[in-house]
Formats: sequence, C-alpha cells, structure tokens
Amino acid sequence: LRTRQAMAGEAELLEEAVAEAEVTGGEILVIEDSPRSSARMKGYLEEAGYDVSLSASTQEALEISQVGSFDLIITAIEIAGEDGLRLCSHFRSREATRYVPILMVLDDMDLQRLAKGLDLGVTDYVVKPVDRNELKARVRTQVRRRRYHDRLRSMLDRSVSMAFTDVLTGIYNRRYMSAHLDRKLMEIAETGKPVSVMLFDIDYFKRVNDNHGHVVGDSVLKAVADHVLESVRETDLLARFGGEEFVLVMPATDVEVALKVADRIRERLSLQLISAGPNGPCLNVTISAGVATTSDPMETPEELLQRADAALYDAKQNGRNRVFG
Ligand code: GH3
Ligand code: MG
Ligand code: MG
Ligand code: MG
Repeated sequence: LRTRQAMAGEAELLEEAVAEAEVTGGEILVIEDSPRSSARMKGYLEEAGYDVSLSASTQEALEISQVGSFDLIITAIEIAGEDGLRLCSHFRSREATRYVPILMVLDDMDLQRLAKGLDLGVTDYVVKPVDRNELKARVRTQVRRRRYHDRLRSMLDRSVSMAFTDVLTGIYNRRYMSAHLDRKLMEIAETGKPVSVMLFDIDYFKRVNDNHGHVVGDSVLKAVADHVLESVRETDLLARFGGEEFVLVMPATDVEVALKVADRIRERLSLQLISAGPNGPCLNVTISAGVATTSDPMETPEELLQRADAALYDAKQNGRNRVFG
C-alpha cells in the first residue's frame, strides 16, 4: 500500500513537472559579436516572450552567465576572434551553467565543427541566416526541457532527502547512518584514524509516555535530538537509531575523546530542562550511553554498534545517566 501511495504521489509530481515545464517565458543569454545578428535574434526572442541579455565578448558572457540564472544560452561559434566551443566547455565545467542548454549559431562553413560542439555539450544549433520560426521552435523545445529537468532534479533531491531523514526529529535515519558508518569504517584504511560511535537511550522514557502521553513523548524525542545537535561537531553525524535510541558517529575520534564527548552530551542533557512542545511541560531527561571505537577497517557497522549496545547495557545496569565504554 505504501509503495502504491508513493507511486501515485510521484506520478502526480511528474504531471506537475510537465505542466510547469509548459510555462512560457524564460531568461536567455545571447552571445554574438555581430550587432545585426544579435539584434535580429533579440527581436525574435522578445516577440516570443523571453527576456534577453546580450553579450559580445566571451569574458563578459562567462561572468554574466555565472551570476544570472539562464534557461538557455545562445552562442555564436566565434565571438570577436574567440572560440565559442571553448566557451561552451567553460559553461559545462561551471556550477551555475552545468545544465543550461546551449544553442549554437553556425555559418554553413562551420558545420564541420558541429560534431566537436556536440561533444562539448552543445545541445542544438541553428544555421545563419537565422529563421524566425525555426529559432523560436528550437528555443521553445530547449527551454521546456530545461524546466522539466530542473523539476525532476528537485523532485529527486526531495525524495533522496526524505529517504534519509527521520520524520519525527528531522535528523538522519538509521539507514543513512548505516551507510555513512560503513563508509567511515572503510576510510580507516586510508586515514589510519579510529572511528567511534556513541549509542544512547533515554532513561525511563516509558514513564514520559505514561505520565504525559505519546504526543509529549514525541516532542521530547525531537527536543533531545535538537539539544544534542547543538553540542556535536561538524564532522559528527547524529541519527535516530529507532524508538528512543540515537547514534552519534564520530570519525577520526579515539576512545578517550569519544568518551569525553559522550559524557559532555550526557551531562548537558541532565542539567537542562527539556521543553516538550510549545504548550508542553518542561521535563528533566537523562540518557545512558555506550561508546565503542575501532581502528579496524574490516570491522562492520553492525559489529561496532553491537559493542556500543553492550556498553549501553552496562550503563543502564549501573544506574543510568552515565556513559560506559
Ligand atoms: P530504560 O531506562 O531502560 O531505557 O527505560 P525505558 O522506559 O526508556 O525503556 P523501554 O525500552 O522499556 O521503553 C522505551 C519506550 O519508548 C517504549 C516506547 O513506547 C517508547 N517509544 C519508542 N519510540 C517512541 C516514539 O517514537 N514516540 C514515543 N512517544 N515513544 C516512543
Ligand atoms: Mg530503549
Ligand atoms: Mg530500554
Ligand atoms: Mg530508554
């Protein structure tokens, strides 16, 4: 059922992407040193409802292209003695223009260089003298495809980030953490630096639910995640492991430092009142944590987490609100 719903949702988004791709207008950069040719193209394009920027130099065009957000670049194959094909490879290697379609304006005699242009990422071409209707049709197709690809890319970004995020807390989920930890463990072979994990579990969390209800319980989970996020380093990764258990992955961290970090997190939480939602109660929450460290790139994430879980068990057995390694 879940998959069917997801598929229905995706089909809807796809239709939305197509519909949006039909939207008219767009920003076009025209790079051409012949004033007659560029004025003519500008006229045709404005007739069709596009906003047009003109440039007669490759250097200037490159600058403009990186600050504007263009739906299409139209360029001559030679601009004031400079190579339009080289310009195209610059567009392709830069972030802002990597995916912007390029329409190349050619003379008959340039046709033999077309293959090279297409290799460099030129999307389509027109031959001079440029025909009004042909130009409009080719531009329309490229702009529409550009819009469509943009929509697809942002949909893809969205579904990837959804697949790796824990819905309740907004931090990474177990699946992402697992893949991340796997990578970090393999990197030990190159860096030679140990990797540590801290597995922690909220103490007597059942009581929070029993005394205040699940909604408050959920808010506490979110608040705990937020508090811990504040005290971790850039390189550390916090994830929800499941239920009221969390994992902190600490690359390039030996056991002494990991124990210190874990205990600092434990202590801060124990000293802080956790506010459970805007109208919820303020509660005192403690955690117990198990820390495990490895310098062995062959150790699996499961093995490392298993050791952290055994240490967590000891922390619980020994009175809670403490860290064991
Ligand atoms: P301990 O100190 O031994 O960890 O005691 P505890 O009560 O925290 O441990 P136990 O594992 O017995 O209970 C965990 C509880 O966490 C049980 C479950 O209802 C609750 N829980 C798990 N996931 C969620 C959640 O997403 N939201 C809420 N509100 N409660 C959750
Ligand atoms: Mg638990
Ligand atoms: Mg438990
Ligand atoms: Mg617990």
